[in-house]
Amino acid sequence: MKLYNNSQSRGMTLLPLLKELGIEDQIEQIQVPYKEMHQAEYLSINPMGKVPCLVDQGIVISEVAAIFTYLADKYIEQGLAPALDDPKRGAYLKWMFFCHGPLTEYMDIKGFHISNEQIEAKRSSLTFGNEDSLFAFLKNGMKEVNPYLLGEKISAADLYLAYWLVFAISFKILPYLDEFKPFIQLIGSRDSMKDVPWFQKINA
Ligand SMILES: N[C@@H](CCC(=O)N[C@@H](CS)C(=O)NCC(=O)O)C(=O)O
Repeated sequence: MKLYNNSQSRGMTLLPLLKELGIEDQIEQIQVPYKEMHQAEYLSINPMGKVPCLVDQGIVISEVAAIFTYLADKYIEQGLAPALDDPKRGAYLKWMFFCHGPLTEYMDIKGFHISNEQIEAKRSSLTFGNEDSLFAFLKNGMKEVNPYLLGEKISAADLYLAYWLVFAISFKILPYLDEFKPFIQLIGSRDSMKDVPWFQKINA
């Protein structure tokens, strides 16, 4: 497998997953400089000119959540994805795609400094709704963790959510709410997260 990535990109969310799955040595990691992403060679792999992008036996998988889901399923024996017939599968997918959709949309929009009035006017078409709905969803999720999103077993969704939360908190996109602390500290204490700089930045 080849993973096209850039060390300044959201593709970095995948590195703890590779470690947890124990597959770092099975993946050739290729750094694509930003200035080369829109050149013909890389566009022939991902016509969007974006990283990350995983290529497995000729199959091209772009989109972070798709790569998370694909790898956790491919190495399902590592226990990071509930099986297709596991009742926890629904909640797992919900968290995975919440991170990919509403959470990252909110983070991007915050960076544009768009006013709350403008957000409110577009609330029904924004995937996160508004700030209150995003926080309500997150706080409720954090209330239900026990200690992980799916209960006693960690999943790939925990790794993805914790990475984005800690990234957003360290860049002051999200506040470091008390409700987030036990979850962030638990995931931050894993070996797979020790090279993720954002945990140290917020003293998690
Ligand atoms: N929807 C894609 C977005 C990927 C994305 O936006 N990647 C950025 C880096 S964080 C990128 O490759 N930007 C290069 C460019 O657009 O020129 C995903 O989540 O995987």
